[in-house]
Amino acid sequence: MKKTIIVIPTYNECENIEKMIFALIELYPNINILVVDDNSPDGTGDYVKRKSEEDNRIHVIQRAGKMGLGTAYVAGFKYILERDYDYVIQIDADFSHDPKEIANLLIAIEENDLVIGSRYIQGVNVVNWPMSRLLLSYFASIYTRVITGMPVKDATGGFKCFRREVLESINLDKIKSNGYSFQIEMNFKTYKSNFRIKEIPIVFTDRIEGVSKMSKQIVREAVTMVWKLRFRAIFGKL
Ligand SMILES: Nc1nc2c(ncn2[C@@H]2O[C@H](COP(=O)(O)OP(=O)(O)OP(=O)(O)O)[C@@H](O)[C@H]2O)c(=O)[nH]1
Ligand SMILES: [Mg+2]
Repeated sequence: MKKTIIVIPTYNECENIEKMIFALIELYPNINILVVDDNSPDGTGDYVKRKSEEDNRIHVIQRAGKMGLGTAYVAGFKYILERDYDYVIQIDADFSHDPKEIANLLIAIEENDLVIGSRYIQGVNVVNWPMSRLLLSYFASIYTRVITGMPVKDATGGFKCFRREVLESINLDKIKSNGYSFQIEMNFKTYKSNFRIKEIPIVFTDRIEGVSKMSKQIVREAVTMVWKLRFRAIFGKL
């Protein structure tokens, strides 16, 4: 059994994190969980800290303040690479990603190095998102594909499974992105290193509990980052 860990970045997810941890432990009792919390004012981090003292499958990194999803994942990956995990799963805390679909990521990773849970490989599999968000996300992937040449239908999706070798091959200190472009940057570096990338269909459902951390700044960052990645690749500075 390959040693697997699920990483969940959290900021103010107290309504979701208890249910998410419970669902994951029920579905995958042999898998570990790492929550990276940015000192959420709603007590998300403290709750997970208590859980981690009761159950050694649960780990938590409590950061001083809100520093963005990208750096949260980088902190999580560094923690994981100091330990002997083989597979690393990314999932959001707000049930937009269905924990049951982790089983499909784990089947597909057997033959691949990065498996992406994709909303856009069989039509559009997004539920309850306002049209504006859907169009923004859908065209963000087309924009990324056209500019970078990376053949990924869902370039900004956050539901993935990496083999540790991929994360070991990426200089995590050079990761510049923080929002959606973090997902694009990790995919692009994996693609440029000729690792095997596979997209499998998932259904993404808009969050029910809690508040979105989406912002205009996150979109702006992604728009410029895509060009930076393209030119860094051209000049061998990725
Ligand atoms: N640690 C940490 N986690 C974050 C930060 N921003 C977002 N997250 C978490 O990253 C995951 C994705 O963020 P969301 O706000 O759901 O982003 P989104 O899915 O694009 O937006 P919604 O569709 O509105 O939910 C969630 O689990 C958030 O709690 C941050 O600054 N720090
Ligand atoms: Mg969300």
